[in-house]
Amino acid sequence: MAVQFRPLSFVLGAEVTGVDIRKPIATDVLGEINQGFLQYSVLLFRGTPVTRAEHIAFSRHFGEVDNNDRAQRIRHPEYHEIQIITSKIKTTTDPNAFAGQVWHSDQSYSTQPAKATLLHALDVPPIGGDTMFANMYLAFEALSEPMQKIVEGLHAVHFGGKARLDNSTPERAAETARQNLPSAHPLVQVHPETGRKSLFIGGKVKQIVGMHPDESATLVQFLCNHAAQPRFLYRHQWQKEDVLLWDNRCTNHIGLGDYDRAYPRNIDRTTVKGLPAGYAYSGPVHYQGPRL
Ligand SMILES: O=C(O)CCC(=O)C(=O)O
Repeated sequence: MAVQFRPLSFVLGAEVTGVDIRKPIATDVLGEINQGFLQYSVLLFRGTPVTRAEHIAFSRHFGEVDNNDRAQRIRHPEYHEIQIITSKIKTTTDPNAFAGQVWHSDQSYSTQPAKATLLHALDVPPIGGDTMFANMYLAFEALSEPMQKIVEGLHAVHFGGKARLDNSTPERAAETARQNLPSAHPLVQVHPETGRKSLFIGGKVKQIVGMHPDESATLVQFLCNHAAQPRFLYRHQWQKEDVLLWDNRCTNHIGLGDYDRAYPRNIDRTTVKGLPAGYAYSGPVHYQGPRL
């Protein structure tokens, strides 16, 4: 049976049928999946109960899989390539309750932002806990030409990597923060495979290199609001055993915490490494808030 793609929304995402990702995949079939990945940016393999080993093996088709050495607190004890996304440790009064609840592209705060992310839903609440995606190509293309010219010349500073910080003592906190400087990236990225331009902005961007704090804040807020308009979005309503693959190089996503904590939400994640990019930012820092 040939691989087929059924679009999930007008702007982003497709459900893939005609392939069993738990089994070895022929090169031509992989080529078709990759074409779909580049075209739709988010691919859904509905109701696919992959084992952790199969999840990791499928992820490897897209590149080198991160073993989470720098996020040891949230990796699976046996399968180091798996990050555990769980509702278990969170309560609604925990300030981290809704971690992931900010528009972002994975590992944008590093100098090797992720290429792709693959989530496998083990337990999902009956209502809520969706994940939303934004098409950042369209977000860039919808800007006026003068605004495109302005943002093309700018670099944004991304703060984050909370899972990498060890806050066990004030000394460790200072040391790991020093080792995990924010990273700066061009606000406009050229996708290495499609050649299309996209906006690289999100809730982890707190300042624009070289701008005054008020200039930065106004521009960042405008761009974040712009990119989160419904016309650029797909909202994924999870079903148990869904496997979702997305391209971080041209999308943003946000996990929604709007579900009853009486129900577990457990999702396994793998992250495919991207190309080295940007630089560790050691210039003046205006942002003093928490790392997200
Ligand atoms: O839990 C979710 O829906 C999204 C998770 C997320 O933001 C991430 O893995 O980067």
